[in-house]
Amino acid sequence: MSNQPIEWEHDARGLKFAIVVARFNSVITEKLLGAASEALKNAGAEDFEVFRVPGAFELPLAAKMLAETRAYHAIIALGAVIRGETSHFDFVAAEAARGLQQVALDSGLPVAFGVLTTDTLSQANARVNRGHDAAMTAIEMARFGHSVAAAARS
Ligand code: INI
Repeated sequence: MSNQPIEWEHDARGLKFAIVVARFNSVITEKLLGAASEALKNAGAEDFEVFRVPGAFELPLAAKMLAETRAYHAIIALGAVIRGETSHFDFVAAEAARGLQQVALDSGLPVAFGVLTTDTLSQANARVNRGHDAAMTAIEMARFGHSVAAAARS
């Protein structure tokens, strides 16, 4: 952990996370994973486990399976969809976004959207810090869930 004070909404102590990462465009997704892992460690996360799937299209089903375990406080989904010559990009990007939001809403578990959608590899490379942002979002939404539960009890 760094010596920086942690804001309460980004304090991950006592929280468990699952990171699901697509292997497609792994030159990018492994960097997203590095940034997300670093952010969780710096925030003091108790634990996180990493799972891999073939591509971004598979992220929603994997997130659903992980959500159903109820073993995690939040899920972080990481992928890189890079526009090629075909329309495949649009289907993969749209289904990843729609599916991950559906898992979050259906399960009530935060699912952070760390999927880059870019025209080129170099644009994706410039945005790999999105992995950090997705981890911070997952922490904040896990904390939000705790706050709601505490408010409901009081
Ligand atoms: N998967 C990605 O994660 N990124 C892409 O850019 C991509 N493109 O462009 O094709 C991609 N395709 C594979 C897809 O996610 C599935 O794994 C595949 O269609 C099998 O279901």
